[in-house]
Amino acid sequence: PANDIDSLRRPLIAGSEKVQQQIIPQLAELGNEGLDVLMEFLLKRRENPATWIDGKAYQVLYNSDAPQAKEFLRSCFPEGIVPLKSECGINYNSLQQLLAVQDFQAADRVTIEKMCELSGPTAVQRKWLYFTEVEKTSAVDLQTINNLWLVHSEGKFGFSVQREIWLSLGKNWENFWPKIGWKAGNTWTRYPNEFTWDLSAPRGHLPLSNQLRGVRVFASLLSHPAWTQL
Ligand code: UYC
Repeated sequence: PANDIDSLRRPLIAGSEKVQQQIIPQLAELGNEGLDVLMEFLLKRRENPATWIDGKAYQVLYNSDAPQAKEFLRSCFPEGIVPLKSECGINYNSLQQLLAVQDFQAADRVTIEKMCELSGPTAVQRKWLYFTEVEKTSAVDLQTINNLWLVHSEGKFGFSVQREIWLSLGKNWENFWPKIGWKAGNTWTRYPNEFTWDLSAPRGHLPLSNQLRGVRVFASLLSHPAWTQL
């Protein structure tokens, strides 16, 4: 395995994202020595904002039973790979943990709850948002939620991904819904079982935003200043 390790270590550090994406699961198969390389990799990249490649490496360590991996994460990344910045005193730990184990369905529910928490106790009780509340939502907190989704989904999921697709379609909702797998023909995708709760979903499929009360809340979210301040 020493040979395998050496031939993977270099391209992991210097390779393209595509190469890195292929190497991370190979290292995960190589036991403790593979984990050591992933730890070294994450430490080297620590000064830079986390990308989905960091997310992949983090997930291998997070989902490993090896004591050295647990100890490393406890001392170097105690709150996870994405910094959990909040202006509103909200804790995004549970969201990071669900995303790190790729439980996208539970993470989606927690996202809806956190969005309500961000708007205050009346929204928490109501369990859904007014567009006027979304407009006032903290950009820092929205960016944190979005980064969590991006980093833990190979860059596939998140509000900013949805926004990019929506803009590329000239904000045309009828073209947007089928593109992100929320509608097929005239039929809405049914919650929860018809949605795709893994990375085989189309780009922008998650997180969900219920359209039962109209499109205005989602339009506010995708137009939020958080996405142009990035
Ligand atoms: N649901 O169909 N949705 C719910 C979506 C619609 C409906 C929750 C998304 C269309 C009802 C989430 C789509 C529609 C409930 C989503 C979708 C509809 C419900 C749980 C594709 C009927 C029960 C969180 C656009 C034609 C709750 C929550 C209620 C729930 C998401 C029906 C996350 C993305 C127009 C009856 N749907 N939803 O908000 O309020 O309750 O009665 O979007």
